[in-house]
Amino acid sequence: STETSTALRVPKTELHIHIEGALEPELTFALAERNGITLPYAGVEELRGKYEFGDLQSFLDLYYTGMNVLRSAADFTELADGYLARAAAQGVRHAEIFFDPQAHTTRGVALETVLDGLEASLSSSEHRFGISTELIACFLRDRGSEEASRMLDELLEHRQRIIGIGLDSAELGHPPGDFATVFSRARQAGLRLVAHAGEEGPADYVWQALDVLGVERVDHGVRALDDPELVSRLARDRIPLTVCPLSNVRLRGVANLREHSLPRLVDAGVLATINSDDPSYFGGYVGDNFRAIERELGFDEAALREFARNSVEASFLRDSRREQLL
Ligand code: ES4
Ligand code: ZN
Repeated sequence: STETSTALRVPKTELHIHIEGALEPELTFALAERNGITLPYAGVEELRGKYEFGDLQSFLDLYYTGMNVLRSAADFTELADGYLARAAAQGVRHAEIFFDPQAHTTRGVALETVLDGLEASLSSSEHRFGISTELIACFLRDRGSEEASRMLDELLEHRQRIIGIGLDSAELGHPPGDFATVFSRARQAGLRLVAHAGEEGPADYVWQALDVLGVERVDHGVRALDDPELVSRLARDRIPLTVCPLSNVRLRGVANLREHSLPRLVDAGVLATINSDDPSYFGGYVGDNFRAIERELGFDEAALREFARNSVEASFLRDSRREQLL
């Protein structure tokens, strides 16, 4: 239908995509074969059949297991190339891409291997796919602040290869405030700051992300709706939320898309952006998320274009490229 093509055609900027979450089952099997790894699934369809989640942790278990097939720089290059091809087909023009360095270094894959592999793809993304890209390194909050601090030391040896840092993985019991020192050091190094908060965790974690860490964007942030004062703060200071509608449904943050808080956030004047999170696991890329909110929440073409414009505003783009996308 024409509705479908609008959602896919609108030029988009994506600000919340974990590259390891773009690992499609076909590539998982190809890389397992190449690397001599035996998977506990008969095939692609059986693996895809496991993509049924009760909460964030049940997803993370599969996510961290899946990425075990990523070993060489070439594996990371193929992963990123696959993402770029699918994103380009859905109208993406700029992407600020998360990766989880500790999820690789802790299983013996060097940070340099990860960065070399991703960069071999992303350094020519604009030329090959029309998508400008940046990398954001996320700390795994459930591994604690000391390990994060050591990871930051290592990342700072590659300071010029990333634009910023984030905070992800299991949220409950791991408040942003625990990472105050790490984020302060990153800020002093000129890195941009974002953090997942208010995905499963409470509105208080969003306050901590803002007031203790000083983040410039909040990833997810949907639980902010529980706290009217927080919603006012987000709206007043135009602090962007990177909302991931299909992710929230798949991880049971909300019963179905029709109950998603996105319309209430928009009505309250919050700068909301639409993103895919882990597109291979959650039923689609960013265009599929646009299409889903169009169909289920009734956002029209003008509203979809406004979400896309919000993402350009919320991005860390240099002004020359920003103007091209507005
Ligand atoms: C994630 Cl959906 C989500 N939440 C928190 N951490 C993550 N890492 C990858 N996907
Ligand atoms: Zn995420």
